[in-house]
Amino acid sequence: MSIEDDPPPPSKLSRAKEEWARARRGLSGQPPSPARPRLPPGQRETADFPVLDLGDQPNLSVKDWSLSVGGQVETPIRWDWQTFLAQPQTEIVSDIHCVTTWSRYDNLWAGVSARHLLAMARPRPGVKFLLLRSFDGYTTNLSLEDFGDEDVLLAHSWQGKPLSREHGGPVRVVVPKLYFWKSAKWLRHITFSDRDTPGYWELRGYHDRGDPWAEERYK
Ligand SMILES: Nc1nc2c(c(=O)[nH]1)N[C@H]1C(S)=C(S)[C@@H](COP(=O)(O)O)O[C@H]1N2
Ligand SMILES: [Mo]
Repeated sequence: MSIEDDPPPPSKLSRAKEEWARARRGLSGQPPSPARPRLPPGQRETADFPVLDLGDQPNLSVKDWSLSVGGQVETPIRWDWQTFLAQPQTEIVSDIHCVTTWSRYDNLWAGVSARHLLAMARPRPGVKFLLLRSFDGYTTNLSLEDFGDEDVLLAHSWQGKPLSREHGGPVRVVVPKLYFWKSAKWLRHITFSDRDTPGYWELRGYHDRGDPWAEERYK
């Protein structure tokens, strides 16, 4: 047996790399825990669930509600309430960070994952953005990458109960990693596109992306 068959004793670098592998360093979405504090800069935690919107809260029964998905997709979608509930259901616990500086921890949401919707609609090559459109006329834009995050949900329930009208029932979007204005209530339509279209607040001085940890509040 030749000595070359044995691996060399670990160098400082290879020990470091083993450590990085154990910590899964570099894997998207899972930074080592101290890298990202739970409370983003400038936020304070609250136990309340404030209501913020344009002031017109649509009164939709589930019979009136449907979601359409169009633009640059292979398979346009229209889901009425029954069809929406027949999709695979996901539960997610996530934190809310509102640009007005309140954060609310540990919200249990239930609904259909954005990833499932993407798998069904299949955005065409070149699509990089989408616009959410709501029953009150509200709009907000997202990158395809942010919408496709594993924790993004089209939610119909909060804390185990149907989502109330004031919080966006029957169905709202929840994008936990961005400020809450990106989480459209009373969701009506999603348009996929190769171009970015600013929404209601983005046209009024809010940041295009809205990452709370980077304090992307305003332009
Ligand atoms: N359809 C619709 N969605 C909306 C809004 C709105 O006015 N209309 N306001 C946004 C803003 S600015 C915030 S902070 C959150 C507030 O959600 P909440 O009322 O459930 O706390 O909803 C977002 N989604
Ligand atoms: Mo907001």
